[in-house]
Amino acid sequence: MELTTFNQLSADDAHAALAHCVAIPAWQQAMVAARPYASLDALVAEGDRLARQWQREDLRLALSAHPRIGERVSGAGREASLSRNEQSAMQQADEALQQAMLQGNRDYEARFGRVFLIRAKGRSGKEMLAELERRLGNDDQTEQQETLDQLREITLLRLKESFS
Ligand code: 2AL
Repeated sequence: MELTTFNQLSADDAHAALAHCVAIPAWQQAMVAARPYASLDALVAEGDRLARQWQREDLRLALSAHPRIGERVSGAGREASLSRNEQSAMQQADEALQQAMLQGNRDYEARFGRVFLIRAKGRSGKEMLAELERRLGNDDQTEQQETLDQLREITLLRLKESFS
């Protein structure tokens, strides 16, 4: 999509154009309301600024749209295809790594009560597992902040890609 097109869309269409970035309606709405953007940098800066205000409830909303790392993502929708692409490194993971990730996900969910979230793009399966194991040692507050930071990274990557 071109930025000038996005600036001129109806509010509903502009909202729909950002829906795949993150499942947080308030963020989508605020991004639409801040149009027109003078540049892509300005758009990304606003996305980043708004994402830094997210809290626990935003995380809960957003996680519904993120499959577990290593889980086969089915579905033809745009989010499913984005997740498949972001997590493509896991397709090269051997059986031992896949099993370790499965167990790590279980341990993480038992410890923190939600799905382990990490910006997968640019990371190997091994790196994601190492991060999972490190983060299992976090206290609740630290882990919530790390997860929100990861969610912001995923969202901004998706946002940038929407406009390239
Ligand atoms: C994901 C996902 O779908 N894309 C990404 O970068 N991370 N999921 C996850 N549980 O971390």
